Amino acid sequence: MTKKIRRAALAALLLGVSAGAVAAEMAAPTAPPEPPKFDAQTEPVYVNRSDIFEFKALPTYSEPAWVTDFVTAGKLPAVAERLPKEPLVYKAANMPDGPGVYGDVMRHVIGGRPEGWNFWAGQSYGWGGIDIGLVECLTRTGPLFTVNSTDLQPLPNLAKSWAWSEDGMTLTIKLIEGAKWSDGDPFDVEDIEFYWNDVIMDENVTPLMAASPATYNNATFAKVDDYTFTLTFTEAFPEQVLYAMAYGNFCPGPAHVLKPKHPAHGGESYEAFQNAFPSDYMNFPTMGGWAVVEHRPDDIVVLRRNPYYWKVDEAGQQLPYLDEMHFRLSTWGDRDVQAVAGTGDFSNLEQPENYVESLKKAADPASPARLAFGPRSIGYQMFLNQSANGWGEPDARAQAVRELNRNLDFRKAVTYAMDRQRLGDSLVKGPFTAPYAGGLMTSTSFYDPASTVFYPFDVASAKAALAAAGLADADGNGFVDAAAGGDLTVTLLVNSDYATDKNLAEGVVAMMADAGVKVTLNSLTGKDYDNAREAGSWDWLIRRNDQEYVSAVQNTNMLAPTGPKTSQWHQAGTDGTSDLQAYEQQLVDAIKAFTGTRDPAAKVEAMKTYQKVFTENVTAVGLTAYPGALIINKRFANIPAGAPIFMYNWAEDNIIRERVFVPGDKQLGAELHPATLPGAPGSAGPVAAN
Ligand code: BQZ
Repeated sequence: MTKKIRRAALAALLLGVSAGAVAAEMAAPTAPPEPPKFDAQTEPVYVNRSDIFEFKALPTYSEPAWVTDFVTAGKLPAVAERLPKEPLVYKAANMPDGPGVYGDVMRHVIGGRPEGWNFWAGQSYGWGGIDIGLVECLTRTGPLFTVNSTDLQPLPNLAKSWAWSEDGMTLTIKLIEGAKWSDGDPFDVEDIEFYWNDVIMDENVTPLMAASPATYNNATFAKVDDYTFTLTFTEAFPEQVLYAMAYGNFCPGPAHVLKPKHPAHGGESYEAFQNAFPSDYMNFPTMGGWAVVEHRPDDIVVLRRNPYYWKVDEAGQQLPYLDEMHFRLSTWGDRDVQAVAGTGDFSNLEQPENYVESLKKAADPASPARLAFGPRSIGYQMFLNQSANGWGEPDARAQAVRELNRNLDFRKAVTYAMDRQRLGDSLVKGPFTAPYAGGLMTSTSFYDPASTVFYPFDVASAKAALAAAGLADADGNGFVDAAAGGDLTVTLLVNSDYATDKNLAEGVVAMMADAGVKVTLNSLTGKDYDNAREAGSWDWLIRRNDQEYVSAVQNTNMLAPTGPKTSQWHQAGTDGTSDLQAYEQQLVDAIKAFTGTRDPAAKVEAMKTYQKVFTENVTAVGLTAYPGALIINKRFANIPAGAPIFMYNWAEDNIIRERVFVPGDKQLGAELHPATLPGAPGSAGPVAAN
């Protein structure tokens, strides 16, 4: 008998598992159980990208009358001078309720808090749509949920157009010409150069969504002229990079205020650069529809319309229609409560604990809010840290856990111990939740049940797998022992900002105890959780999926350790290298095959391989998946039908807030700073025309 089997047999005996069970089959994996039928309440109206908007000059432009007062007072150039040569023109036929009228406010409620405005040095704005409204990117993917699958490519945005060279090795990108930052400074290739050279290529700077050279296939940047640049690649037609130019990644900042603070251009230090624009700094220049004019800590962030916004409707009205945006600084759970009560205007209903109450309140005809469920696109996975060469600087205990996390039998033990139906029912009963195997979600067109390996709930198999991993319970206290003595103890990092995350974590702790593994919770608030997650200082981690598992085409490089800081479960150690296991290399190869081909059939095959390798090897332990619902106040017009709360991006991007409006007779009159504009960068508060 080999040493490994001998050790496993002994472990089995000490675990109270018959030696035969170890040798015998653990429960055979199956296809994932059929998810309960749950039809999205509303379906999108599918169009082609060219039906949504175009870039063109219009004969005349207009603005809210109160903004003209600023022009009359000599405080602002005329609207035609504030707009680019060819603004982005939203087509009326694609507007659900047609061109809108000016005025009113959208009152968001969020659970995050703004740290400062240096998104490019990793500062969070507090999520919940603040950053999505302030940071515009070269391309846009949020609205793609309405785009025909035959035309599925990222939408132009700050990048007006792009073209591939004959050999597919060079992408030439043309920026919108003549657009300006909210302080009037020109937007041009200088902003791109700074983003590329001093954010992406500078290893001392990590933007909020951790975009790195690997995000862009390690391309080479070159300026062509003030509005044109190229990216040159080592492999032909890496079309995926166009998705990597959407929100979160290629979203250039205002070089004219960032550059002087950057150490490469005379700035004091990287730390000073990161903290150069604290959250009390007002009117940080934006390309977004609104700029920050007030921040009352733990109370509210207020934005006012950006008079240089570069988008209009077909009548030439400069957007946005809404003059003001609120972000009440509360909790994510309170966002749902306020949206159905009508004291807030918007929520992504994503915590099932609130479903029944929210549905009940929204069902009342007198309810101020509409509630519409979309596809099952919210999913939770538990990641096991599989870096064994220093990521997160593990101590001896943590290192021993990582070695176990790299043992397939140990990972199988964890997945066998999960009663996913019970986990889902603990959140909400009914047809919402479905057991989730991990990896690609059913919400993506690349999902293939036949390529998805599902290990069914079975405690005996979990125990047998622990024994096969060489773990035993010598002192008979019900928990397997650590090699260094005492009980093996695993820490589980969880985001305490969400009831759902905490409830799932408590379910995991209980189920692992039944299988014989001691798990202790490390429950941190959002920003501390995100910092710990990114630093790798955790054994196991529960996380709600980001776009890559939901759409597969957004942030695709993050589906595997394709670069040193891309995957959720395995990043480079202190020496910059990643000690990938054989199956992880197969995942990397599958993702590179996907992003390296333009052939749709080859893409499908690559994702089938990815899903098979991911789930067969229990890369992460899938927990539960369920649909979210968009809750939005009934007074708003131009809300697209079937808008998912999360697909290529969050609903704050998907509903295209810059063309949402409130008919005059329904406006609340709740603006806190009516008839004012953002002042000079850094100045306090909004300014009136006179
Ligand atoms: C949506 C989203 C808009 C981040 C955040 C938050 C961070 C994560 C994630 C979601 C919040 C809302 O999600 O929960 O409904 O409004 O902001 O950005 O969870 O902690 O780091 O990935 O998007």
